[in-house]
Amino acid sequence: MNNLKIERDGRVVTVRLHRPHVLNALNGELLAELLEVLGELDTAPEVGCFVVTGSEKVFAAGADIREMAPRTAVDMAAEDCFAAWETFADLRTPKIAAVNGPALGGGCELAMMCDLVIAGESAVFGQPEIKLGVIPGIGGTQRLTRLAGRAKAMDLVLTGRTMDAKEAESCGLVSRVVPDDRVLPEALEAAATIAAYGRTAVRAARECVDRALETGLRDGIRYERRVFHALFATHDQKEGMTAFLEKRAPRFTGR
Ligand code: CO8
Repeated sequence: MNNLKIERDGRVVTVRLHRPHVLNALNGELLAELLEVLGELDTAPEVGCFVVTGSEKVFAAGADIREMAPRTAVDMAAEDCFAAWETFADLRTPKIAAVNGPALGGGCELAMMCDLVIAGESAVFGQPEIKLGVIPGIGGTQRLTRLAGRAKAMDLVLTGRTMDAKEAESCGLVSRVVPDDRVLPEALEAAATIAAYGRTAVRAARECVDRALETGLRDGIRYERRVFHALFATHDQKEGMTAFLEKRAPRFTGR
């Protein structure tokens, strides 16, 4: 891996973006590596959560401008540039973004593709692509609007201004703000908690929450109920409820 550092601790896999000379700018090779590693781990029953992080100074300063700059519209369309990021978003294993410093452009979009975002007090979020003569291209206009609302999305996307962690938390982009040195420990703790639950239920929960952004209320509630019913076919449902009644800790197997 040229652009990532991967660590595994129990059921949690941490992916560290590692292109320090360009503030972790996201290039094609990094994306290919990310999909290669996480695509395989996504189906491994012994893995329960991913943590995606950068360095203590920067999460990611966006898509790699040097790589993009010379491209033509035909190049971009021919390779459907950035479409593969949706494969990352669609991984079924929960993903936690642990963000210190700037998460700009593609970096902000990457954080928004994750299921939880844990940010340090110094984290900065924004979609500054307008300053480069383009617009967000990895889901920014869509996810930011759904998460933070139209008013905030228009403000960030049209002015290119950034927002701090507190503002990002108050508008729904960030799950938790913690002191900078607590970002990774807190993300790992949350990841270990999630990874210890029944894998089938965790994946179902994640899918149902995301469904709320894609469908109307009636359909979403019916979808949730059907998924809830289906979970009664799992060993983990029997185990979880029996353990509660027997006043002991459950032993989930993911089955
Ligand atoms: N790409 C490539 N290189 C970068 C990037 C980037 N996104 N960001 C920083 N770098 C490089 C710099 O060029 C510099 O390199 P060098 O040392 O060789 O000059 C090095 O990283 C350090 O950067 P700075 O000197 O600028 O560091 P500062 O601490 O002064 O500033 C900032 C930090 C504020 C983060 C600043 O680097 C910055 O503004 N970066 C660009 C942020 C940005 O505009 N991001 C959006 C990129 S576009 C995008 O993400 C989505 C495009 C969607 C296209 C859709 C197509 C389908």
